[in-house]
Amino acid sequence: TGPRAYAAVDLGASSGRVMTGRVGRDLLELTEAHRFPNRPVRLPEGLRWDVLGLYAGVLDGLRAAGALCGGRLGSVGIDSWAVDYGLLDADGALLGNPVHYRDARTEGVAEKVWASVPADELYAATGLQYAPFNTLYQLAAARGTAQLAAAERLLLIPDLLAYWLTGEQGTELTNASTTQLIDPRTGDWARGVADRLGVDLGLFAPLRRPGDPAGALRAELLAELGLTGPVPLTTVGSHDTASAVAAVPAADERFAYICTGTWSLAGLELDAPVLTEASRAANFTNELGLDGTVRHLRNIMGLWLLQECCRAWGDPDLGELLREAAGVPALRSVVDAGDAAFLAPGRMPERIAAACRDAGQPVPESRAEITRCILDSLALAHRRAVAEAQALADHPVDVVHIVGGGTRNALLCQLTADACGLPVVAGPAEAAALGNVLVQARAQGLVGDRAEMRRLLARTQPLERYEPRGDRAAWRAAEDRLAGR
Ligand code: ADP
Ligand code: LRH
Repeated sequence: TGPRAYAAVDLGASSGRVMTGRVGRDLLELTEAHRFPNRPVRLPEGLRWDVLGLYAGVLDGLRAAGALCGGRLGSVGIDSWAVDYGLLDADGALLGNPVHYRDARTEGVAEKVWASVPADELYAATGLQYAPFNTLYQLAAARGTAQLAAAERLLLIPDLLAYWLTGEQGTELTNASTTQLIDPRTGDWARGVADRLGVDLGLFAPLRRPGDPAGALRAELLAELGLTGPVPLTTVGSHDTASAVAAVPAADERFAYICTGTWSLAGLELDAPVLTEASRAANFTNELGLDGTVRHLRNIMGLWLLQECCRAWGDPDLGELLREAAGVPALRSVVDAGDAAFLAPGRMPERIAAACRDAGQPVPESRAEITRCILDSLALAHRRAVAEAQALADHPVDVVHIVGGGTRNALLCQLTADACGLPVVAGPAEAAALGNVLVQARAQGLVGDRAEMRRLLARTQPLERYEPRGDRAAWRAAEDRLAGR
């Protein structure tokens, strides 16, 4: 068979994109068909996703993807950020706008959940780190609302878009593992937890796994999008981080990864979850990946910190800001980039300055100083996560792979290499879309197992290598300073 074209819909928290991937024996070529901003909207009732705007962007993107390949798409796959969902009524119509995971409704909810199922039991049953936005806590926050009472079906964001495109409903497993309602050892529902917390698992459509068929584009859409049918949808790792880690171009198992975009997700790919008390205390999660793999990782606030500062500053030129930040002395002040205090939007420069002041460090003042503080803090958090993951999982690594939009930030990549004391291989930037495309191609027999996917990535994608430089003692001292040691 000759090369085939696939469309990957990849929705990040900051932008959505539809990419076309051409895959053949020694070919993996990704082209951006369409990119559109993902701007949450603050309504009187709270922070919401503009999911209709996103769906419109997906349709525009599929039209553009079709135009790039003569209207012939081998299949379509969808991935997005995790944990969030839409509710449908008995007629299958959407009930309201999906709530944004940064909405304040989950404040104080965890303590109520833990009164029914203690945090250690929850970890033992689901392997998920504590994050206020895990779907479980969102559902607890929604309890008693008219909307949840009226709901007959809950679809995670990629499954909701797939439903609108095909008319078929399912619950993709890698994303379902971020609900905190899945047992990572069995890949099935954690029924005991759901029962004890009164969560109705009947809300969820049947589980499906990456590679499973997921219907075909509705006939009316084909004409509207200029596509020759039938166009199947293929289930991919619909959690963007599952797709991104599938596209880490690692040569063997001795690697750590950092998926850098709105978040930094730093950790290891393992065969089995780490459910120890030490792993729970360190707030490491166990999310499901392709083929039964587990991502043992920590969520770090990521470039969100910089995105929010840039928003406050009226969106200055990022390249120029990063060039200025490179000239600011290193490690003058650092903040804890793992701290959930930075989760909510708004007033980010002030909040960062306050955190530095409270820790008795110099307060960064200029935009360049604040940017440098963010990048140093991220590199420091990367260092901690990579070191702790190796110890917790007893899985040593020789290299750190960085994928995602942050690979375009050379300063961040170099600082991460310096902080970790390990070589960093940066790229691909669009890892989630590539993982999405590769799973579709694999379902059609064009590529082999995960190792073969990774070899194809390493042969075809431009990668940048950063060797560790400088004095690691300075990073250790900054780490101690932050820990109050
Ligand atoms: P998400 O998928 O979470 O929306 P991305 O993976 O698209 O995020 O990464 C977005 C981030 O990548 C931006 O916030 C920005 O910090 C960084 N980035 C994107 N383009 C560039 C660039 N040209 N130079 C430096 N950083 C960039
Ligand atoms: C990254 C991501 C991450 C989740 C967060 C909610 O886009 O999917 O893996 O923890 O969004």
